[in-house]
Amino acid sequence: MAMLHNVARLLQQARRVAVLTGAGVSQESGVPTFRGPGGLWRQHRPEDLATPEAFAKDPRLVWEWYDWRRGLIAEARPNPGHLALAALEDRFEDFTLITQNVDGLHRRAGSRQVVEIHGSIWEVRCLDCGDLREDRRAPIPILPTCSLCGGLLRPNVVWFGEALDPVRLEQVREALVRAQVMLLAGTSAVVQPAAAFGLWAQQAGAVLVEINPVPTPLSLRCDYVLKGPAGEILPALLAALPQPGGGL
Ligand code: BV8
Ligand code: ZN
Repeated sequence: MAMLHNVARLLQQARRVAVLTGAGVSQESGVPTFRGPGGLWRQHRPEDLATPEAFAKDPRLVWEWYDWRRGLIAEARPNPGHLALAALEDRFEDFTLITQNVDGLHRRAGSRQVVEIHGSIWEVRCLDCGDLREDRRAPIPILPTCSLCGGLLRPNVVWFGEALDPVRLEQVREALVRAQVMLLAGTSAVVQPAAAFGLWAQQAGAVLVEINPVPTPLSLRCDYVLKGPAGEILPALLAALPQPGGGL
């Protein structure tokens, strides 16, 4: 695919790279995407469950949804797409992986410089005392309570209508304005503000590359569109780069 080699050549010349991933990069690990087939749970849409209102109204239902996802993710393993991104991290002077995913698979694949803008499904926060900790119980007792004060715990993720962490947003902004190449992998480019990150980077001078089996609202704005699964395209991009420390 000539397009892929053009992108590989771009990466070869780049020193500063940013990547935004979405649920599509975890799809090949068996974690259902939000808006694709298998994303629905008991006929509920994520937009209806991942909100403070839904949790206030029926915390048990929302926790059952998260417990179901935590169970799936606990069984999932990083796929070649995650592993390629982890390997790419060491090939650039400056590489920032921004993810909308809360599954933690990038870190399990070995990525270190990861900005989890929507939080982590493996962290819980107490509504009363604010205690924040990792909790990997699968299944998790429903309703889970705080071991310090007995208050109700919530998943430490960003729900619809909630603001993203300003510290992480600043990390994102710094990465986007510096990037010479930005990859958008496995995202439907629907959820804001993440869906705007690619355009921010492009306006600041980055070449924008989309990796997705299907077109998205951003496809026409991208400089390159690599049509296909991230689990194949990312390893192919990695393989097309000169070997690290290799000969001439
Ligand atoms: C905020 C954490 C303001 C929880 C998530 C207009 C109208 C209505 C609402 C809004 C609006 N504009 C903005 C909003 C608000 C809202 C929003 O964007 N709504 C959308 C639905 C329109 N945004 C927010 O509320 C955000 N906050 O704006 O705050 C504010 C400011 C100050 C003070 C107070 C408030 C917060 C958004 C965060 C929501 N939380 N997740 C959880 O996970 O449980 S979002 C959720 O969607 C996930 O994080 C997910 O990652 C994310 C985006 O989805 P994608 O990752 O793109 O996944 P999707 O399934 O959609 O697509 C998968 C893609 O992969 C597809 O394109 C598919 O083709 C592709 N694919 C499939 N297989 C593969 C593949 N690609 C590659 N390889 C494959 N093998
Ligand atoms: Zn507490």
